[in-house]
Amino acid sequence: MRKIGRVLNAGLIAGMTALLIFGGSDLPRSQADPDFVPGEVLLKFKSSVPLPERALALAALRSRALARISSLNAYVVRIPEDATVEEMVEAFGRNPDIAYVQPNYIYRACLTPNDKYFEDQYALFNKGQQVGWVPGSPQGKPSADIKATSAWEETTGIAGVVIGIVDTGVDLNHPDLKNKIRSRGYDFVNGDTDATDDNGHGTMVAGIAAAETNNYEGIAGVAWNSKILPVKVLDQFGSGTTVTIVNGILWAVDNGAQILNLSFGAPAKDNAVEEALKYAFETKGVFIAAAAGNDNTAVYYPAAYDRYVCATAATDYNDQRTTWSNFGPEIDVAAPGDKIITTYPVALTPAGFQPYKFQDGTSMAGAHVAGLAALIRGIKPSLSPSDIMNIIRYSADDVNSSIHKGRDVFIGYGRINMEKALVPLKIIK
Ligand SMILES: [Ca+2]
Ligand SMILES: [Ca+2]
Ligand SMILES: [Ca+2]
Ligand SMILES: [Ca+2]
Repeated sequence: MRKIGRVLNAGLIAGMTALLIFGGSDLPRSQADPDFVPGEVLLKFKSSVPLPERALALAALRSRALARISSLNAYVVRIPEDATVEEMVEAFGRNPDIAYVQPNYIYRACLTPNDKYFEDQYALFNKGQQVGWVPGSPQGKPSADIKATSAWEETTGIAGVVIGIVDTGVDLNHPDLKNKIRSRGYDFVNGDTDATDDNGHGTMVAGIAAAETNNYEGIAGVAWNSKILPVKVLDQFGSGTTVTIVNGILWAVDNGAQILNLSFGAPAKDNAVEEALKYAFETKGVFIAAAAGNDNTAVYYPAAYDRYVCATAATDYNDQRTTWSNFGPEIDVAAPGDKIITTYPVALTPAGFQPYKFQDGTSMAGAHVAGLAALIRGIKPSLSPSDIMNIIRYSADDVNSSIHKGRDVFIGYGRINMEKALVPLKIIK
């Protein structure tokens, strides 16, 4: 442990004896991410203190002025390398000539996008707003969200990361998606090169993960800048076969998808699908998010393929697991999946309505995870899919710790936290 006393013994000024009282006490070093600039404090002398005495007071604590904020008569002060900001704030604070001393705090802007319905996206930023437009809709619990606004300060993603939406297709001309579509994709249901959505499900999932953001339109996506690769493997009723799904997965990863979103499931194992996922994960290095299922039963496949897939359960606007979210040891994390506003196909929207919709489901939960994975991938392209999975797991908030401490079968490691997942990646280059 470092002792401030040794630091202070360098002082030669009689007037500084008050500071020596502090000598000898051990203080913890600052831990974790700093909330202030390390190696600096900000301090202000009383106006009666002459300039030479100010210099001596700084020198006595082996510190020096880096800059002066003249209208405040305050100084930015470099402190000794072997002392912490906390130690030096306390030490300077004992000098009666100093009006105040404090850390040079770090303020982190929160990036709030201008999208029309962002206010309705409790999943991204929950301030206790009403969830849903129907009169009597419930209000959320503040902070029961995935910390999107603070995370976006770190990154909003890059266009080079492509999310494969292997689903019912995507509305390629949707006002909040059309600029995000990498190509018209492929339609394995109808055997054509136009993955237009005739169901709605894929469009809803795509918007959550990567709707165009900060465009004054619709919603914000988790990954503002990532691209969407639409792959239609489910028909207009939301059903697909082993063959359409396997073809879709293989086509997506062979055509640039680095993240896959699989928001479909069935109770039975499927060798062919598992093999396609193995190819995506091991050969192509693709991160795969999947929905656990909405039947309050065992985790469906493909989410249950533990080795390859990040199985996602659904929480609500109070950070509670939804009653219908599937559960089991395969669950990795949870994300909001209850009353999620998202994009909906224009062609399926009744006249007079906007092409957006509130939707429930672990599909909606999984899409948040896919978006987060795309952001992680954008910052650190070299990470393997299992690295990304571990980052998402270990940064999650254990929001049910009062009843199920630690990882559990309902929400896995917890509700994802974008800020906790992304901030360390930016610091560790
Ligand atoms: Ca088609
Ligand atoms: Ca938007
Ligand atoms: Ca798992
Ligand atoms: Ca837990």
